[in-house]
Amino acid sequence: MSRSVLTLMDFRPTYTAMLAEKYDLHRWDEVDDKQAFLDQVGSKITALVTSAGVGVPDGLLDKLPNLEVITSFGVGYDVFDLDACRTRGIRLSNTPDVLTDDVADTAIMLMHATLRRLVVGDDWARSGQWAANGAMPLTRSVRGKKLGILGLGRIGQAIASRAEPSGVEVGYFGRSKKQVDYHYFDDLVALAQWSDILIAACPGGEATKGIVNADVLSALGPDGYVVNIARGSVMDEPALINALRDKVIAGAGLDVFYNEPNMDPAFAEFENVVLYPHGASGTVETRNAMAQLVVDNLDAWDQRGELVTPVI
Ligand code: 8YV
Repeated sequence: MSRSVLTLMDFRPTYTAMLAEKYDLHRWDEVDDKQAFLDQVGSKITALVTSAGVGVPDGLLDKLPNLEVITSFGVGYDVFDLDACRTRGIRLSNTPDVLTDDVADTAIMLMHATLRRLVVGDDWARSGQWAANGAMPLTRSVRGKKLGILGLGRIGQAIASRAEPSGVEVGYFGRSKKQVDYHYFDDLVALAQWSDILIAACPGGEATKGIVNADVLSALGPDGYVVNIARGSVMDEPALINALRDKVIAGAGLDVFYNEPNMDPAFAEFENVVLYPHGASGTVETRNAMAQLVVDNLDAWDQRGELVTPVI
């Protein structure tokens, strides 16, 4: 008999269909009476598919007493209660590596778009301001700037290697010094002080909550820019909004927000901010690769009791 799997969403139609062929697949998003479903099917479910954005709804684990594994679509696992999983003996997998390039590209894209004011320029051309008022205001060059990276993990390193050819000097802050040639700072305020551009690329979660705070932003200074492709939780958003309003920093490029998708509307007021709706991994190629890795993890668990990319 095939394994009973519950998916919380249709993570990629072709891949969801693949799972439906192999497994006794249940779609949470298609269940109307969730309580009745859990009463009837909950104890049969041994595998759960979810994403880094969706996580696991409160109380669901209690209703899946035979759950063995959670395979998550996404690299970040800050939404999961790892202690609760460990206590219940539940394993968790994520989708690292396959999204590194697109996420790093997005960080670089936001850095350039923010300093070169891409959105303002686009509007300048479209709206007829160019014809009416002449050239758009001058922007800032990336070349020659100091780039501070918060978190030099796989994504942080991919950002650094892409940024260097643009003529920036790279520094970083993280839990430990790495075997790299970039400048290491053991203090985030010191890194911000040194940097012209600060890119947050660290994991979310308690350890990094609000780490980019008012002190960090004021150390970055009135010619400094911040880019966040990490997690909204990493940013002290009220402090960032104040810093943008009071010109404590020069601008920001943001892919992630504290309350997604209900982003703080204050961000939309700022001309010197480039917004992206948590889409760093959102290409067809990368989302397919992430979906394939979800399927591979599930198959590896089903066939060998192993995970390809385990978190725990
Ligand atoms: C995705 C992400 O947007 O991988 C992550 O941790 O935040 C993103 O790649 C998300 O997982 C898809 O829901």
